[in-house]
Amino acid sequence: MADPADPANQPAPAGEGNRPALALHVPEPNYRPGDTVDFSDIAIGTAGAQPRPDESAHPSQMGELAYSLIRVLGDDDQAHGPWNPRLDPETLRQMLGHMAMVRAFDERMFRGQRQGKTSFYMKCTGEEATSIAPAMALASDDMVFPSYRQQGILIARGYPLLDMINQIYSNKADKLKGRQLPIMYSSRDHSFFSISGNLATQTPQAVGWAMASAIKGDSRIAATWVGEGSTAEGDFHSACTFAAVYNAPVILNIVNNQWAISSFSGFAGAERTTFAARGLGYGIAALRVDGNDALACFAAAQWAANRARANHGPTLIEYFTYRAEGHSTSDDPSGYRSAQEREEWPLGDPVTRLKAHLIAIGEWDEQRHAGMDLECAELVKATTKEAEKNGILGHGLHHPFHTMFEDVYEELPWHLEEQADQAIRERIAKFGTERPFG
Ligand SMILES: Cc1ncc(C[n+]2csc(CCOP(=O)(O)OP(=O)(O)O)c2C)c(N)n1
Ligand SMILES: [Mg+2]
Repeated sequence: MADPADPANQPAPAGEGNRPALALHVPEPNYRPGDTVDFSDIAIGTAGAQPRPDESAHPSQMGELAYSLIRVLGDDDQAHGPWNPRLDPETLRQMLGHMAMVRAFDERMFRGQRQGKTSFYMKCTGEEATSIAPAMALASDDMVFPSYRQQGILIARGYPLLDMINQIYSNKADKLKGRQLPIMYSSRDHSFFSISGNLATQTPQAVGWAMASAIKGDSRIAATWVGEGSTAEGDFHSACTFAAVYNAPVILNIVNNQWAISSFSGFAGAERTTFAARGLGYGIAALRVDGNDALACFAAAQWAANRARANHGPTLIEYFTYRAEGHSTSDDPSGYRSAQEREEWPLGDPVTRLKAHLIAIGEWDEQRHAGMDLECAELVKATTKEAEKNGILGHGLHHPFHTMFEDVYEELPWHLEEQADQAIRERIAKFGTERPFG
């Protein structure tokens, strides 16, 4: 056996000997604060140019769609090509209305955080189409497993704004009793699975739910949404394996908004290939879509839903978009990316594009749009006032203290009962009452 202590058997120090020194590549974003941004190298293709395969197509026959971009809305604001979902004007206006509502809601809740009414909020500005259009393409009882940036699904499914705000304020009317971080909604009635802050956990859960639905002979499918950064988590890859192996009726949506807080998409692998291409390696049908084109988003989700419902298996969809605002209220993107990125984004803004399309086909105008924006803002404002009656952060109008011990066991075990009593006693000793603020 070779003696490892013998210098002849040890690797040459870096830069010496005949063998080249190894080197790692550490990704670095193209633009940092203050840089001039030029996105002309992003290949966006022509709207309408991408083929639409049959919904039963084998993944290997449609590989090109994992690398191009499915686009419907062209520079002329018209809908083009085989992916045009041919929605009637009323449905298009509804879609625009949901997007405007999400934007108004995000604006107000963001300000609410700055005013101290809640501890935390996350906007989805620029990404509205990636949740609203797919939600409209699914059946209302298809089960969704979102991340924290799909408030658009709840809006599209008619979840009450008041319940959303009560949850954000963690007040006494919060249906989740203050047990979840603000915006981590959950609604069984809306087939909306509890949001988890542990990234990507929702992906195997969605696949498991879809498998259970098939085992039971049900007709409901599942869909999950995950950020491009989160696809680096092992859970995402387990989800893909199970989805492919069992041909699960599930849609795996990746929202590629280019950033994962301050990490750019290169750290999740974007310099090497597309996120849609991940699907091909597992034998999963994969589509890469212009995420700022609501019609393309709808068409892709509809294709995938039809495929899953007809037992042709899972689809992975990459929505190529841009996170126009900070990651959350705790983030300041001016510290790590160029402010020009948002302005230069080659796929524009999803609300502006759908609005322009409706105007171009003679089904909308600026005046109606301004009226709609105002209506959304006023409704959100009035609902905020209503929610504030139930309490805001730190004003004590939260669920009674002892409820934190409830709802896990059918009967509270003795040790939790003891803990609850002790906690309440300590509170009374400290404040003179269990509920010092209300
Ligand atoms: C398992 C895990 N790792 C890290 C975090 C911290 N974290 C929260 S959000 C986030 C970025 C996620 O980015 P991406 O998946 O691209 O989604 P986006 O926020 O862009 O929608 C990180 C790293 C976490 N919540 N959970
Ligand atoms: Mg991201």
